[in-house]
Amino acid sequence: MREKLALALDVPLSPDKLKEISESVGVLKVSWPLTLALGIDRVRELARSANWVEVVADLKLADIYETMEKIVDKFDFADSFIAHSFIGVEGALGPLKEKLSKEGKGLYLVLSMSHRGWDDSLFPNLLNVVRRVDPKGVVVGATKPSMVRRARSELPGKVIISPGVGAQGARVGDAICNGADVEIVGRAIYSSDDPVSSARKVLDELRSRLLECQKGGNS
Ligand code: OMP
Repeated sequence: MREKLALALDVPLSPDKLKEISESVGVLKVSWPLTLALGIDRVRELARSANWVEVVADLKLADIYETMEKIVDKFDFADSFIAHSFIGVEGALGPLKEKLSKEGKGLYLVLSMSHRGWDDSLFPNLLNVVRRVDPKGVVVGATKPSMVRRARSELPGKVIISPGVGAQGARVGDAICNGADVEIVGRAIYSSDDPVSSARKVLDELRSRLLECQKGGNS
């Protein structure tokens, strides 16, 4: 079950704490704020601090291919990367997907963000880009279960990773009960007084919520 939860590590935590957290939360998502705080070598150490199911570099890549390539090469320890889909295919996501595939790495494209200001009228165009690029998966906010359902029905074979659980208001299980594969939790774990026990609680909550929604449908 730990593979269904990702820690959004946007601030540093000690390698010892991360090792304990990884027993409940299997995926590690590292980011620009973490990298700017610690430097790339210490982020690499954190990525190697535990037996993570996957290390996702959330760099929200959004540039021409030649620039994204230089960034991606620095994050040699990452298993997968998040990029924006609005940048398009030729000269950007097409060659990026090709490079990552050759290296055995995954690509997630942002399809629907979790915050209120995101404009979901973009969805059909972004979906078109996703279909052309054929990434490992997409990012869809857990705060909008209807968008998770829409993404799931349009992209049955893609991994859906879903941020917005806890601090942004989505309940644990909201996204997975509506078709997502992984829920991403940041502040609800790393800002709590005891991140290790908070991670355990999130996993327990997910277990019981999944039992509930498997019995009674979504919601
Ligand atoms: P918390 O709100 O602290 O749980 O963290 C959420 C994490 O998911 C942060 O690292 C955000 O940058 C990231 N995120 C969103 O919150 N919303 C999105 O739509 C997309 C992402 C993301 O791509 O991970």
